[in-house]
Amino acid sequence: MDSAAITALLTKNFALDPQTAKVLVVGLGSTGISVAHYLQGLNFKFAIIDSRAKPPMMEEFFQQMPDTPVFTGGFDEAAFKVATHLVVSPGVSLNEQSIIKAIANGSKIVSDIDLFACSVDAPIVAISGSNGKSTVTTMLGEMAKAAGIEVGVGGNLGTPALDLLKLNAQLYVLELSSFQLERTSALNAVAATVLNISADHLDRHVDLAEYAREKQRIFRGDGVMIINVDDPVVYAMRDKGRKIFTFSINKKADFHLAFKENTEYLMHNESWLMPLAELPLEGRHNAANALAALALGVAVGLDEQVMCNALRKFKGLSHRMQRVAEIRGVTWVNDSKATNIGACIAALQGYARKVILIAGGDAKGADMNELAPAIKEKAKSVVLIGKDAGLIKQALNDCVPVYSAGNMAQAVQIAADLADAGDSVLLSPACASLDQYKNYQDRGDKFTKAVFALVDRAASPKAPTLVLPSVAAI
Ligand code: UMA
Ligand code: ADP
Repeated sequence: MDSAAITALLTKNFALDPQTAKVLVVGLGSTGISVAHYLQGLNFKFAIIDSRAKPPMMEEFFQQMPDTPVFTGGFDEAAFKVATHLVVSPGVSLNEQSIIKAIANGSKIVSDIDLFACSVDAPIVAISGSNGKSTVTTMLGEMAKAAGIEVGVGGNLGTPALDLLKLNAQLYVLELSSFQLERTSALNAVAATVLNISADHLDRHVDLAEYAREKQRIFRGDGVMIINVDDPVVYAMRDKGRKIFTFSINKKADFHLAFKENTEYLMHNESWLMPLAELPLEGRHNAANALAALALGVAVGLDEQVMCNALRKFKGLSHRMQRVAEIRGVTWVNDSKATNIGACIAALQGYARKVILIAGGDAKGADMNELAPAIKEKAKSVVLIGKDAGLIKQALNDCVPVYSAGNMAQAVQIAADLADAGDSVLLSPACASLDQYKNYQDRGDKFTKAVFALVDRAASPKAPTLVLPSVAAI
């Protein structure tokens, strides 16, 4: 789309006119910087504000845009007062006092996703849910690439949506978080899904119902709805007047699983698409992810066999059910991206034999009692780390042996002492990592490093033997 068409649309939808608007970009992170470049390209007047004294990308930004007014170290009321529009980054809550006041004074909220939606003619596929977003977004991106389509893949996955505009793609696949969706009103995705709903981000959302309502905003417009029949909260989101594709790993749906001669297949209605065993990913939840990606792909006209070939080559993303080592018959699995209860439960349910689970971190307001039944069924012992270890221990109520560890190296050593040949040790924390680590990648990397250190120690003649603590007090 050319600049005139984009600004006409922004003016129509948000009264966002380069001649009159004064935009305040809230947040100097990757989203804020992408918004600044976008606004500059359309000749808008804007400033940036960040509550942190020294946002990590500040130096880089000053070099790129030395003339842009930047306010840091708090939310300066004066900057909010003059703003006609606020583009608020997803990491900043709309319940900030300065934002509430600005809205009351007539400032309009526009998200980077709104700006993006007003700037492309190409179809947008939108993917949300509590778990599986990144996996399904990447799967669909790979399917589109395999079909020879120029595709832009990003959003919450990592590359801010507005940074994808330079690709001038034929199709955009966006992963969207509840934070992005709660402030977006102009998106009309050609196909969209909420993969599942389980407790997450309850430190930012009032309750699960509000969190689910924000996710449901992904279905605004008239595109195809991809609905998970197995999740009652998602199922309730379907709009009967719309085109719907359903998927399920438990029962018959438009996209489902079925057996033929003892082989389980991914199905589209009556078509046997491919044997599930050819999908090179651990965990039954990944069958659901593959079905969702196939449904989204069919909605945008991708060839089914091309999509299946892409699935056969899909090796999965790091830190999600990633087998990192097998040492003396013990399999070590890094699922550090399990930052909520739903992901940890899905990981546990994928195992036939009981595992040794390493969990804990920042529970983000979730009720850890919901985790207890799955742990009781699938874990032979649990090693806890992080700030909310006590909440998990309390929820488990001694139903399995629980050990505490001060850091990942210790947790891995305790797990190694507990494990027998044939066991799996699973890092699937059910919590965010930020209380102890830079991010979930850092946590997963520390886990992998500690596991590899076990091999080194075993090779050394002076290898220390760690004495297993009895049930530790947390
Ligand atoms: N922050 C402040 N003050 C500010 C602005 C930000 O303290 O004034 C803090 C936020 O609380 C947050 C951090 O800075 O801790 C980054 O916030 P941001 O909004 O600037 O983040 P971006 O760098 O723009 O990255 C965001 C998404 N981050 C969040 O939603 C927190 C990234 O998702 C996303 O990849 C990126 O936009 C591009 O779309 C990350 C994420 O953790 C991966 N998402 C959450 C999740 O997946 O669970 C929702
Ligand atoms: P998201 O982007 O929504 O966080 P990811 O694909 O990055 O999703 O996976 C995050 C975590 O959720 C990982 O621990 C992964 O094993 C788990 N997971 C992936 N897909 C699902 C699913 N459909 N249901 C439950 N858990 C899932």
